[in-house]
Amino acid sequence: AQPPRTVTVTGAAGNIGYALLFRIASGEMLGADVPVRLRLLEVPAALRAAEGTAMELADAAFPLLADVQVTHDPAVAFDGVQHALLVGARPRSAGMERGDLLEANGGIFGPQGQAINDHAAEDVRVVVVGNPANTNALIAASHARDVPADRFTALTRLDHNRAVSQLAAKAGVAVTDVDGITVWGNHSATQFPDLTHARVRVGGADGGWRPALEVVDAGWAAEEFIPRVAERGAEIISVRGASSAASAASATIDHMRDWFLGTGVGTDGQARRTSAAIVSDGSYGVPEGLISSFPVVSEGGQWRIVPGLEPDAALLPDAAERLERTVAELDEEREAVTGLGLL
Ligand code: NAX
Repeated sequence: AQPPRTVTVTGAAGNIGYALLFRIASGEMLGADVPVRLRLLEVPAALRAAEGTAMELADAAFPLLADVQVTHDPAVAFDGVQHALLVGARPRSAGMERGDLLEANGGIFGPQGQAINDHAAEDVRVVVVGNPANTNALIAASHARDVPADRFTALTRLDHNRAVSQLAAKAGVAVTDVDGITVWGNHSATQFPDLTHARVRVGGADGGWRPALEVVDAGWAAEEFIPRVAERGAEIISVRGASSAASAASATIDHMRDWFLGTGVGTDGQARRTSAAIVSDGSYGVPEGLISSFPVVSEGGQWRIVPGLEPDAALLPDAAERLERTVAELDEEREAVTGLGLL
């Protein structure tokens, strides 16, 4: 048997945590042959609830679950961590200014980044889910000077999965018959889910791939698809009466599984692409060092930005502006947290 891998989940007593932990323990994230050791980090007020979740994890008798530990101490939670899922964050409360929100989250993600720096395993991989996710990831990375910056990522896979699902529904095909979508930029309302290089397979497994914007029209993409995906979180809250939890957990599993095990090849034998917010190397005009969502593949345990997929202005007239706008927002957030002394 393989040695257990250490997985830390912060905000473990929250909604996403509850949906995430059982799937990790069942082997869906790291593989059906990899035992896991879970570390649950919570604030003191939620420790008892996290203990309750740990009891349920025990009651599920997962064959792959080697150990569960609940703590409020980041030094304990991140000791030897190989997969850090940073879900717990400070939500925006009524009347809270953006600066206050960034500062409150800086107070969480700075120390957690430092604890990862001091205690994590050498192969640590970090995904930040808690909002504002991209900038929280930037703060954590900046406090982990000894950890390569490319080990810090933020989740835009939920946006990506939402986009896949919306396009498939509109085109009347299965989600497996859609590929090539990119979510660009920030996990926020400015995000740009881009269909200009997407494809749809019409006619099922024997059918042929066609450009998505030949199957659905560009007007739908601009006026319905993009806002629907970008505002899906709010739509879920209004219908469900609570924010996305199981879908967010599922996307987090997808992100970490693909990062660790690779994105592999699609049904057409080509490398399967997805979207993830990773540190920019300057590609696509995104300032170096920002944690921005890109078209990516994962190979050999590393994310790689796929080149040559500039949003196509011939298909969507304001494509370039949409990319610039979401990246400008990330740049402003970086300036704001720099100004607050959080980096
Ligand atoms: P909940 O409020 O249910 O749970 C958050 C948990 O985090 C709470 O139990 C809280 O005690 C804990 N927490 C707070 N500060 C902590 C700290 N310093 N250390 C450890 N734990 C801490 O929120 P939930 O619905 O689970 O959402 C969690 C986060 O995910 C939020 O920030 C939310 O905005 C964000 N989301 C991000 C998404 C993405 O795609 N990137 C989508 C879903 C979600 O909106």
